Amino acid sequence: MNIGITVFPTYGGSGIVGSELGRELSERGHTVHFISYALPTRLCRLNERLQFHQVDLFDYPLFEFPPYDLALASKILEVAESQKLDVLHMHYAIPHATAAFLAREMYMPRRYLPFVTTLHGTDITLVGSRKSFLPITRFSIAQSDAVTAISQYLADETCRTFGNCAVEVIPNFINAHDYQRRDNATLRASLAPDGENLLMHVSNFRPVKRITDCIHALAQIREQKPDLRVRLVMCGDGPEREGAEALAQDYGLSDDVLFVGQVPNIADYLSVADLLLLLSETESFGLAALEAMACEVPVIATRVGGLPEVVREGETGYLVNLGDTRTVAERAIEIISDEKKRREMGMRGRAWAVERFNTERVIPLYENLYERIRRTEPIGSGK
Ligand code: GMT
Repeated sequence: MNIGITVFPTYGGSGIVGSELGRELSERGHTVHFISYALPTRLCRLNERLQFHQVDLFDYPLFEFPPYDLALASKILEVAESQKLDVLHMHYAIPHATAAFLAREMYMPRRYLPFVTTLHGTDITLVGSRKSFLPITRFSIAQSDAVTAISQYLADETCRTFGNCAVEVIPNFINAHDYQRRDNATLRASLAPDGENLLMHVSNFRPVKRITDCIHALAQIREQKPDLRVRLVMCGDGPEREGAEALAQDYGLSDDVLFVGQVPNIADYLSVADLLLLLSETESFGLAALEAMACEVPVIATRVGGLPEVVREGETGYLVNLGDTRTVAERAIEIISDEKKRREMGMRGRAWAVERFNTERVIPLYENLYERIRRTEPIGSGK
């Protein structure tokens, strides 16, 4: 099939999922065309079956806000015609699903171009439900030929907020080969030179991630168990970094909280971690938790959103109440002080990640969906 995919290229998990999906589809013989304003960060290598089409943004003085959605719709139409796209897959409802709807309408007299919208989280919970976006989000979802959500939680939220209950759940996925624990003594020694235990956090450091709770948790560990040698590695970057650095300094923990920035291969870092902390305010899935489990890292996460669908309480990690950093510290001490327990939780996490969220299982769900909505007959054929 010829598949067009649009993602936000530079920021966030929806772009990662859309890009990895495109790569997996191309390896299965499909031709995938990414249409966006920049090359998605995870797509370093393009080839004949993995192509990129850049949206031209015209910055005319009259436009205080250049209308990206319209330029995107025009580009989608151009690519659809030139590359004979069979189906479009839009990640994040707005403005992507809206642009796909416009492109489909413009193409309609000649061909019907169906589109799938995958909902990722804040496109429903924070952005899409705001008064200024709610009507257009509801409309764009309703116009989609198929709608998927990355967790049951998000499907339920979509039904509750938009009254649209025909949403299929197709979860986030991992490539079990790319995400597996690989020993890396050099990296481990650079992060934990004195054999410290390593807690890790991975995100884009937006307010919703509550990254300062990771620092509070480390401070509580220090208070509860002063002899335990432990460091916190913060992978990623974003608006909350400065505040988190200041908090670490206030606690006198600057030497033991390492901000390593955006690292190219997150599996390398996860492979040397003893525990992942994901203490978000809301999280419709929590891709970082899945990637950690695939690398045999137990996870402590907040009991919010779709995280309970990903982290199995007491088996692959623990779920805690939002903001309860004291319990995070207790659970972290319990896991890292007991090597056998930590290893067993890690192994169970890997087994669960592979059994439930493996690309071999999830990618065919998307392929079947495309097959279901694609139209092989020309318009007017009566089919
Ligand atoms: O909804 C968002 O905040 C955007 C999105 C992103 O681009 O970071 O994040 C969501 O999508 C990820 C991939 O499907 C999920 O794993 C994240 O849980 C989800 N983030 C939130 O719900 C906060």
